[in-house]
Amino acid sequence: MERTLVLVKPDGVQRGLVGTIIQRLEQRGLRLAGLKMVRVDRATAERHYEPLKDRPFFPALIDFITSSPVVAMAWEGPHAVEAARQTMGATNPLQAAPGTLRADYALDIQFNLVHGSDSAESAARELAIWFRPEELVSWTRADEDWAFGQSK
Ligand code: DAT
Ligand code: MG
Repeated sequence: MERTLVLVKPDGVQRGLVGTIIQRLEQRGLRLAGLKMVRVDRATAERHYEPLKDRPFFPALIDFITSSPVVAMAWEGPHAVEAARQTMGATNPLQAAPGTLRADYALDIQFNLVHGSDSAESAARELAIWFRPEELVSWTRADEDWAFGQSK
């Protein structure tokens, strides 16, 4: 069982795609374990994207993610990290597979709607930035035996 961080970035919130993004992950069978809307400050954004701090696009990325509210979510399930990223598609929407969120709803590499942790280790680091432990809810989804199957 894994847990991953998903962010609906400012473009996703402004474009009214929060519900669509939640729906895709929910329908995939993942279990929502935390959810909040956040106006992220610069220091928190820089912590979140710390592994990318030497990349040329880092300042623009921090400007973007702090420009308008985001929705932060924790999702759980077998292979949740990989499953969530697959549902999102490749970083550049033009290279994302049709049917993924980024291919279906985005055009620009920066305005690419969503963030998903890229490993279980990244997920643990990032979730600690966005959620206090008591904000993550432990529960059983009624259909999870059927969605998680033998990977449970
Ligand atoms: P991902 O969000 O798919 O994990 P990443 O971690 O490599 O991708 O980069 C984080 C974000 O930074 C990405 O969602 C959009 C932005 N970004 C990545 N590469 C970029 C580039 N070449 N030019 C502009 N923005 C970029
Ligand atoms: Mg990444």
